[in-house]
Amino acid sequence: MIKACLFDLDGVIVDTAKYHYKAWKKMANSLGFDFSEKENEQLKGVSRMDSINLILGWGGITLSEADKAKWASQKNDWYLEYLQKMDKSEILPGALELVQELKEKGYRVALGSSSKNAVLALSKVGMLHYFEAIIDGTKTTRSKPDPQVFEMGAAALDCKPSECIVFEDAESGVEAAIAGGFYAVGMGSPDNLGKAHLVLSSLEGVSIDDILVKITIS
Ligand code: B16
Ligand code: MG
Repeated sequence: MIKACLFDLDGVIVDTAKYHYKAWKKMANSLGFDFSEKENEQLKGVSRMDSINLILGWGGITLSEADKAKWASQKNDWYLEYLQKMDKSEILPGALELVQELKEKGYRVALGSSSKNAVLALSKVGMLHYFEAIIDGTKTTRSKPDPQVFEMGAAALDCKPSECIVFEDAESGVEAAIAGGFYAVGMGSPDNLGKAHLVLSSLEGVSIDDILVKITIS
């Protein structure tokens, strides 16, 4: 029986993926190269330092660990400039309604994000209070596709993975959920999220009962 839902943040609850992309692009451009939206797809769900390593690889650039840390911090400053301006309008369609429905129906709800800015982003859009547990990049030691973030979320809610549904927009996040024995709902395209139990293009108008029927559990 499903008792809990674990939500990724960027790309599931809020539309911050575009800001991560803009900030990383600014860094790449400052270093004299660019990268595509297709390449950016590979950064979703990936931690800040793993992301910078991938991006520098695409640009054929080698930096010292100290310089990498400096650029990662600069990228975060740019990202925070976007984040500070966010409000409720950047909650993705249907996300707030689904979380509210879950709470009303007695499901447990937690966050499972790679971001170290998750609490700030949730506060900016007024959704922090819905989450009983926040597992984010400040608490994990291993990046998605490692299931650690969701395992910690399930443990915090005192649930087994088989009692939880994970909502994820990143291929690495869907892989993490499947590897951990969770039900996975992919948010986006079946082209890269096909391993999920169900793929949805949006949460708009979606209720938990629809999801339970579609993943054939109850
Ligand atoms: P930060 P999620 C992830 O969040 C993003 O998808 C990814 O693009 C970002 O690099 C990562 O968080 C780390 O974010 O630099 O804010 O710590 O999708 O797992 O909620
Ligand atoms: Mg995400």
